[in-house]
Amino acid sequence: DATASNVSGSTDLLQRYGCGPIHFTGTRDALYERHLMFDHVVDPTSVGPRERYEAVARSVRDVLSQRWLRTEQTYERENPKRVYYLSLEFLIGRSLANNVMNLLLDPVVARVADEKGIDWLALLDEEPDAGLGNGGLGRLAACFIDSMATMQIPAMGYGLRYEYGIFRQSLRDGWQQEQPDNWLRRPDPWEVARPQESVEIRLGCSFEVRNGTFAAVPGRPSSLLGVPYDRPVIGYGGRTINTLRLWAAAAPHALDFQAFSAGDFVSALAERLSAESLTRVLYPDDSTSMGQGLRFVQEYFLVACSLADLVRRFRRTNPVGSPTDWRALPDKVAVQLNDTHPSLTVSELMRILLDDAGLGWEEAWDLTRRTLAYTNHTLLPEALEKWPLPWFELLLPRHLEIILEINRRLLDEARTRFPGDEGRIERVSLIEEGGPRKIRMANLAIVGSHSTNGVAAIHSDLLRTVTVQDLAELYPERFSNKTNGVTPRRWLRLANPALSRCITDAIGDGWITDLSQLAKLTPLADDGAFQDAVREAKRAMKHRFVAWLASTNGIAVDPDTIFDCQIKRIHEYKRQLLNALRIVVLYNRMRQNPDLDMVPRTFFFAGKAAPAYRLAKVIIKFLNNLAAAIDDDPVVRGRLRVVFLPEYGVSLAEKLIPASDVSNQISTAGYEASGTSNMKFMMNGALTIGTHDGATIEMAQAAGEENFFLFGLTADQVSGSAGWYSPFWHHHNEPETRAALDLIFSDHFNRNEPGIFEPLRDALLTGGDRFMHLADLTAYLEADRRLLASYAAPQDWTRKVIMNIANSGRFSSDRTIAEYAAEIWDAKPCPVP
Ligand code: B1N
Repeated sequence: DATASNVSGSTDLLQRYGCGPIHFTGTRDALYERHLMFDHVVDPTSVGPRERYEAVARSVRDVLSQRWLRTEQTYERENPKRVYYLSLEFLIGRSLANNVMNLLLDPVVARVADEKGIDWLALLDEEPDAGLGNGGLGRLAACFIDSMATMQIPAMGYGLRYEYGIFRQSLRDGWQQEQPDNWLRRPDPWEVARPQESVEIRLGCSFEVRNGTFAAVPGRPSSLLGVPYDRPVIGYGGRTINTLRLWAAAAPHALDFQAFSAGDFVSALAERLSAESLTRVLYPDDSTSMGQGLRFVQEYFLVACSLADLVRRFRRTNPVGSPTDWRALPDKVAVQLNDTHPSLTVSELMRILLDDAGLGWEEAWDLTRRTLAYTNHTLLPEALEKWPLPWFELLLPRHLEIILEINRRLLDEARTRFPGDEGRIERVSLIEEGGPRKIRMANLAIVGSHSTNGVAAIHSDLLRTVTVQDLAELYPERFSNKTNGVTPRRWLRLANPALSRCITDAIGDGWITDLSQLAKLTPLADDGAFQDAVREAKRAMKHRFVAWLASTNGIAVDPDTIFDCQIKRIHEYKRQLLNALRIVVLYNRMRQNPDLDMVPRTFFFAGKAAPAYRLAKVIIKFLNNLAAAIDDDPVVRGRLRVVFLPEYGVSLAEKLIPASDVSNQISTAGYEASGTSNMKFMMNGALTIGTHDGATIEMAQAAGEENFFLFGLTADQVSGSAGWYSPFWHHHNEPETRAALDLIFSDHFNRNEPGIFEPLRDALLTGGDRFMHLADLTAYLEADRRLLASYAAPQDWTRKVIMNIANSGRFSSDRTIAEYAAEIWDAKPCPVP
């Protein structure tokens, strides 16, 4: 094809590298040609787009390799305090365009792609998303390591190298179907395996794969190998290149020679298989804990590998020959626990300090607490991890001893401080009694660290004053807030070239690494020329999205409609159903009054449902049936449109958010810890219609409430509602609410599928509805009316858009990381010369 023959003219390539002396021309693109031919040993005229992607990615890696090595050498020489971010999830998405941007290579790449006839956007689509996370928690970890590298903080991310990331989603008859995400099927050009740095992990039992499940074999201690795979994390400008280290599980012996010589070749290999299955797949639960045994082992595996690795590195900084100065540990190491998932770190570090280093309890405990810090990400009771005590007996008997001793001392202290308050003793205990005994992992993380933080102001307050009130009264100085943020490199500079250019033309490009500079846009909020430029940027991104959607999904949407989005995991507390009710009310209004004047709108939904979350899957089906019913109705067609986009992930968000006009953040107040897509929408010039929840509250304060569409109950009203909330009251007394519900329950949206939406009746009406959908519907419609009025006045709307962009600086993850570094880690930049 034309593109392939353009790649370089293969005779020239053969002459240069094949049929004569190999010499580099010295041009930067020579790297690419070399990879193209030698990595797969193919004729460059016959390579496909995937090979071209790999060759480009490897060339970019070549460019960064020396800088990556130099970063680690600098850290070894300077011996700064290092930050380790432990997370079961890193939702990094694609790397190529991001890495090119951070290395400031865009102009070079643009020129080379042009010369060689490479379709750059098509090439980028060859890279699979690294979907090693479920949603906000995993994406936050990815934004944090980006910010730490940009801010030159000596940091490392530790996670698991899942062979299968978050499942791929397709739709069949409107129902979600899951497919395995085999993202590593082809070689990943970004990862570097480092088998020589493997670590061995000891467990109190063995494992077998039996009938497709992982079964423990008690009483037979075993061990596992953790093999690190490193990925570069490039700071903006390419000065610092940190590492994301992901562990893969392997059997400790390449082959069990005992078994082999005894002739049992097959079971020797089977052992290898069962070891490797530990890091096979990411658990697809967001904001829930399914309490699976394999997950527990995954958590321990991450903790044990990462601690062995960082302790080895810490000990290397000690002068050779002299004994390790363990007292320096908290001066050289800060470990941040991303939720309770890695909270076995508390007992593992105690085990290392007691048993391997030989320290006494008091000193080990002091060092452990001063080294560790914990971030809480949810108050949902169903998400708080509690592991059965027998699992510790089986797998981690030494940990159980240590945890029981921590608990004995904790309860002694609590009894001394609050004599006679046995209720409190029971609540602070690391062990949940009454029923099968369980270890409360959040309590372990709080007690075993010096810092506990929430991820938005309201969330941190509720955590401290409600969820773990008793522990917060024991250790008030440990609690703080660190409002989340997102990286402006990926989410503005890369995702939204049109708006980026428009901003840079107005205020220069300093905002890329200092997002507070967006405040310089405030004086331009009413500037006609700047308003035009902002509107034109949004229009350009809408057209780009529409073209992409048509060519990939075959869906045609009208770019001249309002793009109104709710894109996030499907969960009752996030209330996609509330949004659906709003749309049904609008639909009813139009059916009742066909001449009703309303700005045409396209409502986008996207998000995955946990495969075992039945109601979430019914919600997806309902949204798709609602979309179909509206498409089929000539009265509303062209004015209302609902689109459910499958396969929501980082790459889809990067395309849709810059094209959006309206962001829906409508969780029941008190339930969404922070939210982070809310921030991405804000900096991309979408206006928010949302509830008083999570970081959305702080966004409205920053932008000014007059530039926001806030509505609904406050968290106080929600928590005090147990006595008064009655969904039936709303059904009886609000005609539009009743009409919407009755239409849904009349099987209007499922004429040929009777009864399938019965679960919605329970969720919204008869089940009491702890998420209080109906309580907020009227206020939502009222906020929506205000929103439409503003949209109809373009200068008013664009002024609000600019005020949102200008005040989004606080929601950069650089600001968040600066707070962690100063207030939790005491970590400083360590520039690489
Ligand atoms: O963490 C994000 C927040 O912005 C969101 O509001 C919050 O919902 C999210 C168990 C979780 N909390 N808890 C989880 C994920 C996976 C899992 O297995 C819980 N995710 C959040 C970042 O702070």
